[in-house]
Amino acid sequence: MSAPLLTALHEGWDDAAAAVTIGDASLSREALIEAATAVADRITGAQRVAVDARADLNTVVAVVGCLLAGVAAVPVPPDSGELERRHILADSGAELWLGTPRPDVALPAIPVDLQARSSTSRPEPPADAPALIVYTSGTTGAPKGVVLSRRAVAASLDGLAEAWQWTPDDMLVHGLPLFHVHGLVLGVLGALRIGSPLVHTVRPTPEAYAAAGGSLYFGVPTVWSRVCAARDAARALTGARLLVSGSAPLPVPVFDDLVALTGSAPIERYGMSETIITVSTRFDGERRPGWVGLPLAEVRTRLRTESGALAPHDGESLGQLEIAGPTLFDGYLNNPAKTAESLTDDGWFKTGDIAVVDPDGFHRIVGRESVDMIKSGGYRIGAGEVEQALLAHPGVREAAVVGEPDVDLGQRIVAYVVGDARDGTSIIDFVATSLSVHKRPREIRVVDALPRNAMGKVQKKALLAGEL
Ligand code: MLC
Ligand code: AMP
Repeated sequence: MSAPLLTALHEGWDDAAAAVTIGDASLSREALIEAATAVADRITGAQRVAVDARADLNTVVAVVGCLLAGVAAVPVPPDSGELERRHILADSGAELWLGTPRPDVALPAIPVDLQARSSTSRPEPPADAPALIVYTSGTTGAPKGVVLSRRAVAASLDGLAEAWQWTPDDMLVHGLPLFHVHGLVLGVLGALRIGSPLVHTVRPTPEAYAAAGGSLYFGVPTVWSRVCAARDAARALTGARLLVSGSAPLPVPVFDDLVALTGSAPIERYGMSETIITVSTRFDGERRPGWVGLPLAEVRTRLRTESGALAPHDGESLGQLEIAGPTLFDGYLNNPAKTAESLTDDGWFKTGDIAVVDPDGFHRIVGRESVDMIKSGGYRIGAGEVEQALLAHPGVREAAVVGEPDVDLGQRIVAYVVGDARDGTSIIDFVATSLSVHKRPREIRVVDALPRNAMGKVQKKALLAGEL
């Protein structure tokens, strides 16, 4: 039989202590496993189940219940607009809705009961069974379901535990959303595999981070930049063992501010929904501003130039980063063509990130290959999905979405539109009815025409350069 994915949850830590706290509510290890077992009892036999992934204990119990039952959990962002939610539910083929019933979700609902208790024992599902299906944006079209196996989740968490010396003595603190790899896989499953108590702050505010008194903190760069701006909050993190940044590039000034205010340099790690976390600086190693470190155990990386050759690891040559190893996804659900496109002939994943690697194996992420893949506040947003949502507006004939540099968010979504619509706010509100909050443009610029090349393709680089 395979070893349990959530090792510490089974073998566990002190039953009386809080294993997971979200906001004001806590569950001990025993209460968590018994409430999750009660969920597992009710979903056994299903293949995939949607989880209303709010920042609360119900989400943790629901996902753990799925993992105990060997049912793939499909986390649904709580703020996803109607179009996005409908797509996730239909594409995933989820059979049940683990959450409060809602009129716009047709699936049979199973509300999570934190007081329920069951001690049914069941065998550990096979390591190659899917653990999660996480929806993430591509450059075009609707989000794709990334199938992550239990083996991939375990491999990435073990690689991180080794690199960070992450142990049950740590107390993990973060306030990231529970429907992406960062907040859910690292931030919840990591704690339950390793056995470090988790304090989730509901939202990742500087004040909540300062008050939590943890030893290990996770944040996206926007969170760390806001922590540094709230200087007392940053100073309160001085005693923490590790402040970890990921999901987007950490600006060097924010890295430097964290050093100045907390007395220690942050750890940076790099990952993707499709590969989980693959590269990181180490607890006992160099932390170099602007660089994300070394491959985790068993992960291999290489750089591919535009000509198709491999680029040398000389600290200067640019190439698209390709990744192989046990943390890779099993493919995009229902989409063998996109899966095949994303892999090389010998099975390496093409990240779409441009990187350099130095002779010591240290990695620096230089940017994205496509301007259509935007990162805003650590969220991955495909320009195409937002453009489709804009084009559904009766007053919008053409739309081009770009990610403009932004000190707080890394990139902010700006939409250029052509059409009769004039009121930017009402266009933004219109997008909000179909997509998640963070996919809404921050700004609408109504223009007479979009810059296009001879083939009719919109020149986004010209838009970003302000050449209009
Ligand atoms: C947001 N708001 C808008 C808006 N966008 N209002 C109008 N128009 C828009 N376009 C609203 C928000 O709802 C919020 O309202 C308020 O404006 C402030 O929004 P904000 O500036 O975006 O801040 P906030 O909501 O605090 O979000 C910042 C953040 C968030 C950093 C907390 O972006 C975040 O949680 N990011 C994490 C993303 C993440 O986990 N990515 C991991 C992907 S996995 P109100 O009313 O709610 O206050 C991955 C792999 C890996 O990448 O390597 O980890
Ligand atoms: P997602 O699929 O939401 O997981 O986003 C993955 C993308 O986030 C990667 O392809 C990178 O572009 C970006 N990313 C993640 N971590 C880092 C990092 N530490 N530095 C720079 N970019 C990052």
